[in-house]
Amino acid sequence: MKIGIVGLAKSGKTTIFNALTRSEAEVADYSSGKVEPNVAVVDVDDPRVPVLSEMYEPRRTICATIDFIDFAGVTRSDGSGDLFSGPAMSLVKTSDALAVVVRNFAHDTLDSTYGPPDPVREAEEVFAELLLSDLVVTETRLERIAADHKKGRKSAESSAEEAVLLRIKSGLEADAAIASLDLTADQLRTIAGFQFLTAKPAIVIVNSGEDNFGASPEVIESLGAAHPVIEFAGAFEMELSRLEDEEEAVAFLSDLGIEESARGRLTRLAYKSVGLISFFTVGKDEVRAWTLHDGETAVEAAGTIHSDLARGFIRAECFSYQDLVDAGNEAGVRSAGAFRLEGKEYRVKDGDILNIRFSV
Ligand SMILES: Nc1nc2c(ncn2[C@@H]2O[C@H](COP(=O)(O)OP(=O)(O)OP(=O)(O)O)[C@@H](O)[C@H]2O)c(=O)[nH]1
Ligand SMILES: [Mg+2]
Repeated sequence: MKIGIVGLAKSGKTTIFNALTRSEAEVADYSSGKVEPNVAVVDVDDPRVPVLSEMYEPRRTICATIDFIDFAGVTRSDGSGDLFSGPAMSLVKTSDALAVVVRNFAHDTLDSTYGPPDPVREAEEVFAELLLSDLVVTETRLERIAADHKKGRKSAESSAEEAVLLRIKSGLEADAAIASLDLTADQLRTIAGFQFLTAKPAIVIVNSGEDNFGASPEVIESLGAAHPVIEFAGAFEMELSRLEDEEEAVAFLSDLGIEESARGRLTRLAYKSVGLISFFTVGKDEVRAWTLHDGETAVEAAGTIHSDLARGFIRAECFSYQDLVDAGNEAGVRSAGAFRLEGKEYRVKDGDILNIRFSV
């Protein structure tokens, strides 16, 4: 999964990126002019993985991963809708979810340049930019289709595409994100190629100071009406992520009333917002966690592992992590009658342990 970290200039995106990924990307009061995004791949902390690893003692253990991409901040638009369209921003389009960072910490330099922190307004501005960016793409494409139709190049597909885009256009013009339009699976397939920004799940990260953390319930509530919200103490959590001693970091966090690392909290929320689940493959060679969209089937899970497994899919041998833990080992799972053979259409559940039988 790829999470794109976006927001207005100096909201603390890179600080949060560093906290999430233990990176050392440059954090600055003034724009460095750097436009290339920072990218880091981190393991998803899933407590089930070390348990499986201990049971199977595999040669290697591989966690699921998340790519975090930290973009340069966008500054106020002139209304042309091109803030999210530069070359660096094309990567935003490939993200599975957006994390929108808004500033909720006082800072002398930033306050005098941008005014005092106003997280709700910042979020509004960012979402307005995302809508505008999608609207520009939609209108451009609609003009193109209209021109084609005029020249007699009209097909069932082009008409269907036009109908969805017209629906999207009127939604966007009424400030409705594409994700809120309840498009059908067919309609979503039709527009998949555009990688619309407001079609992606978005999470708002309120970046608070150490001094005001937890003290803005009205901000959280107001933002939470439209999006899942999470509060970070960005700078503080970045410092903690650098401590060698993890127990010490946990103790500092709990002083602020935070029970889990920034990465853990964001990962869980992102899995929920994007609708992701984890399944596992196990064996003497490898124990591995994989990510799947909730609702995907055994054959799609097979394809996540390798396209050959999907192509030659015969059956999935399946039991759940919980059944394994309860029974103690695979033989116990079998004698408890919890070992299953599932077909292509089986809907994989979070925590399933799969072994794909296939022949190519
Ligand atoms: N006090 C305080 N300062 C912070 C916090 N987060 C970021 N800062 C400061 O805010 C400034 C900007 O932080 P960055 O993380 O570089 O912000 P950014 O959003 O990545 O900035 P651009 O990429 O230039 O848009 C730096 O001086 C940080 O030290 C925070 O939680 N508390
Ligand atoms: Mg930055």
